[in-house]
Amino acid sequence: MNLDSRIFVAGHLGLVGSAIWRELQARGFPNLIAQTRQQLDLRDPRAVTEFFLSQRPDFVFLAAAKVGGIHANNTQPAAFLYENLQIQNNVIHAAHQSGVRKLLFLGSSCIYPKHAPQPIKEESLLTGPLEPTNEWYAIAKIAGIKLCQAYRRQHGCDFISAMPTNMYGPNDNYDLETSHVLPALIRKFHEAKVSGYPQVTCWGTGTPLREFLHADDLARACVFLMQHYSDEQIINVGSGIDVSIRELAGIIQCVTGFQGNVVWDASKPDGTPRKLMDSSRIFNLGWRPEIRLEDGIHGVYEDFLT
Ligand code: GFB
Repeated sequence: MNLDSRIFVAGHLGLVGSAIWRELQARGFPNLIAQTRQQLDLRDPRAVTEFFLSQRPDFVFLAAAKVGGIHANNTQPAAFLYENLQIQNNVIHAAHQSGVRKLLFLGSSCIYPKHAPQPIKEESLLTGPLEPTNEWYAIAKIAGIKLCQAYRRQHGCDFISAMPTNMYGPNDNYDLETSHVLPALIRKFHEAKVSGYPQVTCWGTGTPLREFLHADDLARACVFLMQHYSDEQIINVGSGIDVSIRELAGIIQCVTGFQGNVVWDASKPDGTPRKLMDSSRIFNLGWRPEIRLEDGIHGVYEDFLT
């Protein structure tokens, strides 16, 4: 990528896309291209093809996806499978048709088998059954990885795939029905504190382990990979550290200043017991996360308050 490059960030208003957008702006790339959902429905193949043929981006960050937490994934399997297949099929195919020089597809750590050896290496892909609560989303993401690899093999396209761990940061979703755990707990603890509720209810047992990465760290990784990585093999992007959901709740309780009790609703699913990724491949290439979880949560809480 250089300063003349035309760079399309698909999903630039979302958690990950907005972080990539900020990172590219901070680095002074002047020709950034964005489309809101109203301007371009990425599920519409004709509209996507027309957009690519008229705009002719050189580089594409494919951060647009239907995403959600454990409950949304578990209760909307058709939407998570179908809409993600539509978006990624349309964008990847149109990128090939219009001669995009390089595309980065964003997957997810949930593509790995539920009981993959920890920390999870890239080679674990397709070695065992998936976690049932998110297998629909995972199957779509696996199809996206394979589509990038297929266009690479058949057409010589420089399409790469990165697997981020559980993300958090500005522009997250705080809807308790559809959000991920970190924004959900920020909202629950904050609202309990300001309303004087005696307790907060968290889902599951609190024992699952999750690896969290700030979206600004992922954005730096995405730009780094766009500049330095051109391999068919997928590449993990994580912090290398995981915490239990109970520990996470403790940190968020502390940051928000909630004084009451925390109760665990074991009727809600736990999901994967652990999904710590082995990110040594990207670490060895020279990228490292910079934002500690506690610091990141402080920042996100300030963001939430404003
Ligand atoms: O973040 P989360 O929704 O998704 O949940 P996953 C992580 C853990 O936090 C689960 C627990 O064990 C939840 O039961 N949890 C506790 C809560 N309280 C809450 C709460 O109030 N809200 C939520 N949402 N969780 C998703 C996948 O899995 O992660 C996606 O479904 C994707 O496909 C994404 O991969 C990164 O980490 O379990």
